[in-house]
Amino acid sequence: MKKERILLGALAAALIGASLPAYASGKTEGDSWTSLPNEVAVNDKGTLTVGYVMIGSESDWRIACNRSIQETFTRENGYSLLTSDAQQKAEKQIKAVREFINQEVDYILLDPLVENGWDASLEEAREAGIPVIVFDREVASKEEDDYVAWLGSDFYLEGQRACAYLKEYLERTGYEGELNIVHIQGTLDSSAQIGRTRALDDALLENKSWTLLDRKEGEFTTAKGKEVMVDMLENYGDKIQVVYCENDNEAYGAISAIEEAGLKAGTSLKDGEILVLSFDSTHGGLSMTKDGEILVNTECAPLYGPLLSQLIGRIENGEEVSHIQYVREEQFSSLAEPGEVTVGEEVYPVTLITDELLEARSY
Ligand code: GZL
Repeated sequence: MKKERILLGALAAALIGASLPAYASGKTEGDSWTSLPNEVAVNDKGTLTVGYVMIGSESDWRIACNRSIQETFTRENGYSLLTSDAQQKAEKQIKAVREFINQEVDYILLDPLVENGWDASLEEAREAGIPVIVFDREVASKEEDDYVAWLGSDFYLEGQRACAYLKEYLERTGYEGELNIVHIQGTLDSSAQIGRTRALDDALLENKSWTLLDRKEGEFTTAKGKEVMVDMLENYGDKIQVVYCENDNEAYGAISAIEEAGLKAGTSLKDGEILVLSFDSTHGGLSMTKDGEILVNTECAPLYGPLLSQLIGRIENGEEVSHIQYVREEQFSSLAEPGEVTVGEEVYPVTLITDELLEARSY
């Protein structure tokens, strides 16, 4: 998709007070909601050096996110991008923050593998006068001055929407019996895992006929997702009715294991098909959703590059930026109904995934 380019100055005027109606879901005052733009803010005031503390390349989602940043922070757009790949190791991320401080970068972009352990290195960056923008996942302390801004997904809301869809599906298909669920978690202590797991735990408490047979970490990867699902199928076989995967790559692995066990992932519980719920809505995940192998796919937006460049533009211009900014996300299914789900007081649409829609998506 062509990325439009706008100069930082013009952008600042456009973005001040870009207020959007906030979703409810209990967000605190001052949080704002936005959609991820594709306009890149070009820096025309001398090259800015940006240090990107990457998690790795564990999933399709991560590859799309990394690419978005690499395509945004180019020399042509007025940036010099330094990246460090932590290969899913938290200690390598902390080391990278310190290396970028020593290199005296102008900005640090941090996607934290896990929420804890960031206080010291963030304080060192602050003392060095280097603004840190945290995005996607969260760091545990939301101290106002630990970092200049956080933008990312509401992972708990993503999980609530997925569980609300499952509940709606059961009601509409008239299913009232016991429901046996297995859960493949993402990287433990990552905010994506924390939020999506918390939503399932709430749903298990609320729906007394839902039973959690097993829960294991799938590390957000296809290989681990398959390994875990093979183990679960050996222990529970066709007792399993629902698989709650915390991202598409785990779903790919789980569905491969289901098929190799002679079972079927689908959308018809009453016909003995296993319902797979997934997150990310990457191209591969939506393709399997369109084919009915994934019942519902709850989007997690990865294309942060342009919005991060816009945030830097506002900071460079001395503008205020929201300290906490959530990105709006969609939900997809191959079923026409349910066409919406309710979480709290809010109604969220469910989009019917089609060939045209899949073709039009940029990742
Ligand atoms: C969520 C992101 C997660 C994705 C996974 O924002 O951090 O990490 O859901 C990715 O695909 O590996």
